[in-house]
Amino acid sequence: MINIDAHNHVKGKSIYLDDIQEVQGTLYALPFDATVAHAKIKSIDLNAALKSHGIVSILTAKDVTGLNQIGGIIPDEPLFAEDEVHFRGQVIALIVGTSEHHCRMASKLIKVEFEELPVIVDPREAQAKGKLIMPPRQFKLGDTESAWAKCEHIFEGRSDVNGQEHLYIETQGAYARPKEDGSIVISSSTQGPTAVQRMVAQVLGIPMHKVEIDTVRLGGGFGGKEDQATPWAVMVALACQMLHKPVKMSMHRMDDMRMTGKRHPYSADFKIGLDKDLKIIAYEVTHYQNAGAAADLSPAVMERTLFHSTNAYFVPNVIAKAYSCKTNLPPNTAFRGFGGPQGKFVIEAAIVKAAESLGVSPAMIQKANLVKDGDELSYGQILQQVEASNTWETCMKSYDYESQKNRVEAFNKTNARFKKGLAIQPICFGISFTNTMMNHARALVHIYHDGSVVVSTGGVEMGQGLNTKMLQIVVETLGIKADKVRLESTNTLRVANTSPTAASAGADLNGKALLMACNALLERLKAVAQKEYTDQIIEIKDEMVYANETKTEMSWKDLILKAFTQRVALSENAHYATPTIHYDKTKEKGHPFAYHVYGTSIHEVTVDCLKGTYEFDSINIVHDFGKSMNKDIDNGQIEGGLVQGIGWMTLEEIIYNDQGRLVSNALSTYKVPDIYSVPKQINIQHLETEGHELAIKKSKAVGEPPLMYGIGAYFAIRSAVKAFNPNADLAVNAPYTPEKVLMDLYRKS
Ligand code: MTE
Ligand code: LUZ
Ligand code: MOS
Repeated sequence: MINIDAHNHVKGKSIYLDDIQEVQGTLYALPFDATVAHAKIKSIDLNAALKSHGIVSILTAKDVTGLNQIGGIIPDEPLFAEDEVHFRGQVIALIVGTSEHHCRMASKLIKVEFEELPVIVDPREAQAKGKLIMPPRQFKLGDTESAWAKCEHIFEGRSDVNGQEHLYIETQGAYARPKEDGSIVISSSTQGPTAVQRMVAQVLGIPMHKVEIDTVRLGGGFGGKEDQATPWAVMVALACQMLHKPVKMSMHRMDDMRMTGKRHPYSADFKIGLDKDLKIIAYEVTHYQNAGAAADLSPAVMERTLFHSTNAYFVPNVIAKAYSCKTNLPPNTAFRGFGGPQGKFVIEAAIVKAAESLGVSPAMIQKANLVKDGDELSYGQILQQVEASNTWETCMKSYDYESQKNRVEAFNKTNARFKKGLAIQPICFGISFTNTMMNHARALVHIYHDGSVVVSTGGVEMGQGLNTKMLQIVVETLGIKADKVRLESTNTLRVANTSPTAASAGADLNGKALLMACNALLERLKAVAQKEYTDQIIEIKDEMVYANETKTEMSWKDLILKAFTQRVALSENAHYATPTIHYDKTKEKGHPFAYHVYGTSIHEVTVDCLKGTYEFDSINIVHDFGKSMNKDIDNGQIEGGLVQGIGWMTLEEIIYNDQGRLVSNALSTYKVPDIYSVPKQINIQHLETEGHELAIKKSKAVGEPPLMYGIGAYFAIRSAVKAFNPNADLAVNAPYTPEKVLMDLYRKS
């Protein structure tokens, strides 16, 4: 099935937040933010701004009718700053006027007096000063202390990895309209309608049943709208409550980049020990997560960093420790991979350091340590149905890695200016929210008596093709055609208490609930048909009823009308909760993931050693999809995730200065991959596996894992740099921008 949004996207007919028909009297809102990263607010003078043309009102913390608090995991984040600001971009006031332009003019007239305080932007400095979001956590397996004695080789090092701007094409936004009795409906570009509903209710001081959140689709979320779509929706809701008027916000790109958090930068210390056969015997790592000025999702992100600290490798003795460090930056947040990529980067760095010191290829160490069935990870989960070596071996064979390697070596012998680099990147990513209680979902299906069907789930379409997969489930289960089914917007009145569409689990969780709802309806409909065709086995195919495998006269439409006249319920609401998962935080042990996704990629890059620029010649992937429900959509997720991961590892460089000002604040100063920088060739081979019972129709989750293939791009460049400058002692810090590559090419040993 082709993506059901494809035609409307191409024609420009798809509705995003800013395309919603505005109702008469709609006002526009603009957040006014702090221009210093840490300060006491001595005074706020709104007088001149309030008199400015077209301004209706300016809201501050004083106007909050409920709680001025939007922290989700930890209540440490005010909606509007009160006495202090903790990062540049923190919102102090909301300007509401008859146009966005008027609001922007007025924003120049607001005067805030600050008394500046010391600014911390570095996570290690924050940790040293005791500024932590929460106590550190530690995962432990075996006994590293005694294991070091058994190691033939031990290497230590440090590795830093930077953050990443989400750059969803649709910026953050929300649109609130008043209903009766102080109720409000809010269209929100959010991955988590229930999170928005909960915070609107809390800040406005009204029950959740007075707050309706509606989400049609997002122009990309990538985690950036898991938690951070909330403040903007709450702000327009508050203005709507106060003014009894519709209020809308659709953010300017530079405001969005400045005010919202990003992927977390991390700094880490590692120590790795190997035996003479290159088996990793022990690994210790300490992660310093740069959380920014409030918790947001950082505790959960940090947890996933720990879960993925040994990537696709079995290490019998592990200590993985992490600090969530409080700095004066916008609170960092979910981003595709959710801390997992940062955890994996460090063990890859450790392996490469070891390989370079020992004069072996990193691939030898990687391959020797891939996880197998029955291996226990540091958090106690015992792996089953492991496909790590399978994807690795298939990748080597299918793409003939041996001759690729020989070709690259020959190229490097005969070329002085250009050097090629190769790297292999295995991945292993756990599927489920690490917070067990979040792993459930609901779906609602109505069959109208004309035979048409409408479906609502708690899942949000953000370009990942979720709705198409949901439609496939309905069509396949009920035996009807796609044009009979409509996927409705995600709405908190139809599907309540949802988890955000995140953790790559959107299709699994919502799909399983939807499958349950469809199966329940199917059973009832079969019972109706069975009255007609007694004792025969009923099936519905191509909108016709079959009895004992023979086509009958009864169509889907006839059957539905018959069921309706017999007073059979044609609606179903189902709830699914992932079985088998559990986790004990007091022991840091359990079985948090329903299953793991595996894959291996081979990266070939050519570096121009005069300029430091690089081009990816090819990226060859063998990925474990299980039994893919939709190969086009899944391949699209691999390509998109891969390129996004390459961007994170190579071109994209977030720069805050030491005063916490975002220097890379627009697309002119923040470089993302474009058509010229994507790999010349991306090959994706589907590994045919059994899939997993807990994956929807055995089609494994695909949203986040491919981002981690991007890590291989970094190490391919490094291997090319090493071919040019073999003796230099290079750091392992990402991103590897052309400037940094150039410096490494000429770095003295
Ligand atoms: N693909 C597109 N086109 N746009 C997105 O915003 N988000 C990614 C991934 N793929 C995203 C995407 C992230 S961060 C997640 S968690 C998953 O999609 C969420 O969707 P799923 O759970 O349905 O896979
Ligand atoms: N969000 C979350 C996530 O709340 N918990 C998770 O484990 C997670 N994992 C990936 C992406 N978002
Ligand atoms: Mo994705 S980071 O789970 O939204």
